[in-house]
Amino acid sequence: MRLTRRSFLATCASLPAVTAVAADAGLGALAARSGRYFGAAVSTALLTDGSAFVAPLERDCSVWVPEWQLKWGALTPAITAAADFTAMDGLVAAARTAGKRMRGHTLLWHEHLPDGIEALDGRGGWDSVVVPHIETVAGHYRDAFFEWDVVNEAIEPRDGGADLMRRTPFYRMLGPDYVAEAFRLAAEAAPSARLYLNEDHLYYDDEAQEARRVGLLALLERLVRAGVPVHGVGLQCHLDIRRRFDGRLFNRFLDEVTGLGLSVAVTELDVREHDDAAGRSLARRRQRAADEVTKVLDGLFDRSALAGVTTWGISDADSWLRKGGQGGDNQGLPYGDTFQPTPMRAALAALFTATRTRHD
Ligand code: 9MR
Repeated sequence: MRLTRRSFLATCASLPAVTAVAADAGLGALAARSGRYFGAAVSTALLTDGSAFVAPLERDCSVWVPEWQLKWGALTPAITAAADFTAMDGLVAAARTAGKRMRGHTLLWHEHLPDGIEALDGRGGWDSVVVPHIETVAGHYRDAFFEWDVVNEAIEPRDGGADLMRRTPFYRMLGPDYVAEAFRLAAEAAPSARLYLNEDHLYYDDEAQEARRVGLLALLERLVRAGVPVHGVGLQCHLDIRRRFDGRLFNRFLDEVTGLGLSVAVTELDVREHDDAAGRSLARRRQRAADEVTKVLDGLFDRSALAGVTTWGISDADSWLRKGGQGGDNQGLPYGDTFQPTPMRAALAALFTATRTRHD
């Protein structure tokens, strides 16, 4: 029998997906079939010539997102300094050369901030430092990012406020309205970007995560009702194998989010399994991480509101879950430490392939 491209792909499709990595067109191409994207967090170091990260980032990703180089404190070490865009501009140029789109992450987050921000207060602090930051950064990258995480991690019920919002420096300056103001400023400076509120700890069946879902929905309702230009919710999806998942609960939450007319994106997907790994083979651990992804994300893939998925890194070799305080040798990304595709990659390929709806 003559081997055509079609018969070759048909043969591959009948093999376990993990063995078909060389033959498939990549996760980004699979995602594009349902109008979605797949991507991963990157940093300049991963993209240097000869880096083992380059091949999977090229092959699988239609989108890159800077893991840290766009954070306020990375651009501007102190509020008295001007932003230095050199490194981030390099990343944007590399993405353009490679034909990748970029998500912008992130304009306002309570971590990785410039020195001196803690001393600022009130409307004066907001107007003199935060407004110029948003206008300068979103304006500098006006057309570079198709999606922007405008505000990151605004919800924190443990901070004790009745509105369940995190008491960040921005909250201290402006109260809860800082979120709406940030979105309005971002919309003016980057009018073609889809603007996201990005959050974590929203998927599992426990009181703490339920409080976050309640807090986030209340904030979203207020923003939408006030006509604030918020277009989507980023579900970070730092999954954790030890937690309890209830699909009905998660789906109800997703119904409420999408009922507000918002898109959703999976923005920082990875799986934490280290404490639960003892005594299990590497193969088993990787399979459990893949199963966690399928379990939590399956219902999401049925929704036309799902814009795309980005993982937080492409290979375990550079995962933040391997760094300071996160513990151990988590197996939680589409490629393992020696850049072999993991069952998680196969799980994502299967989800994109089986997707039942098209995102318009
Ligand atoms: O993974 C990121 C790490 O490399 C950076 O040092 C850190 C500070 O900029 O941010 C990490 O990414 C975080 C993301 O921006 C927001 N959600 C939680 C992520 C892990 O901490």
